[in-house]
Amino acid sequence: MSTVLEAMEQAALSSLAAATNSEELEAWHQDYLGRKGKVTVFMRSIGSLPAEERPQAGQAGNQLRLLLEERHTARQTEIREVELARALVEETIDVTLPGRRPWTGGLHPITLTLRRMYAIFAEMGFQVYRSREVESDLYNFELLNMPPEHPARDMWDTFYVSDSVVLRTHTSPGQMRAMRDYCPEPVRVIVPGKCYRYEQVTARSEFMFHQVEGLAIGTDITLADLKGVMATFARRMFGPERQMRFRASYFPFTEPSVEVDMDCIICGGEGCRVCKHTGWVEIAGAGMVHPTVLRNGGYDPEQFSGFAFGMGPERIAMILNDVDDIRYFYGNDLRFLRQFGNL
Ligand code: FA5
Repeated sequence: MSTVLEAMEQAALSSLAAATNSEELEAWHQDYLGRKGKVTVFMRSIGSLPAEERPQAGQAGNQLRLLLEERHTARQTEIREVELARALVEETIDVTLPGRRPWTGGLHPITLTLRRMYAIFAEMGFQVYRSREVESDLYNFELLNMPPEHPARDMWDTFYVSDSVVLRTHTSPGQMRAMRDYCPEPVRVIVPGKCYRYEQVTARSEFMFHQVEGLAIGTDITLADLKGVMATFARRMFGPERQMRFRASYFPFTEPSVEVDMDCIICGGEGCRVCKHTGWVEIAGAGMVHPTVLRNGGYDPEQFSGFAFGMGPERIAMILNDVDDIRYFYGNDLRFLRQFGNL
């Protein structure tokens, strides 16, 4: 018996001395002291020995196990020291290398544009009024003078949630909600938010985009007030040298209706795909609130009048930043987005 253990001890100690790194040391531990290790197997075999031999064999086996554990710990300490010393030499850090800048979040260019718009309209006395993105057909169309089957509904290609619920195609339903909230008081609000249209995505049109609706209701409001507000906005947003024009247009909820264009900064008026080769970029639809709409909002059109407009901040951001394709804004390309704000 003792010869078996002596041989095991010698073999174990010499292979322990040969282990030179943590992996080999771990393998050695498994080999002798692990669950299927040689010493463990020996200890398990004691039960099958004649009864009188068992105490002595058990004692000898235990001694060997303790000895090997002790030597293993000592060797482990040695190897760790060697490995640490090597790592300190080989894995030095060059502290003179330039660091990597951590990425912090930043504001999206459309958020930045919207904030500038809020500030300009706030100075003209407009409050921000929030309205829902998922709207009823009633508010998106019907109360805006577009009964079911009205052909003007085709102006807005619509995502339907159900027969009578839509993703709003414009922020104009916010006009109606504001009127019904404020009536019979005068109103001066802007309604910013996302709109959705089931239409072809192009360099100038997205299926999801923002609008900023404006609405002013009072007793003496005229088209001249609308022109003044639009011109002041354009000067503040784009600078005094930029050109703006009004074009006669049609919307079911305004009469008369206009469209507001800015000269195209991208081509300098020469014509490009953003301005559909006209030299002008449409930034808003607008007009005097239709009497039917005033009445639906609770106001007497004999006594009250008002103007409304719906602007496209993406188009405005394109003009301001010389961006020639609207799709960049929602393409999630950080190389594009980091050019704005503090990304
Ligand atoms: C409207 O949506 C009307 N509700 C605007 C209005 C409000 C008129 C109040 C009268 C009174 P229009 O479909 O033209 O109108 O859109 C208004 C603006 O939203 C456009 O001038 C444009 O700047 C922007 N816009 C419209 N469709 C898109 C689109 N697919 N992608 C990006 N911007 C768009």
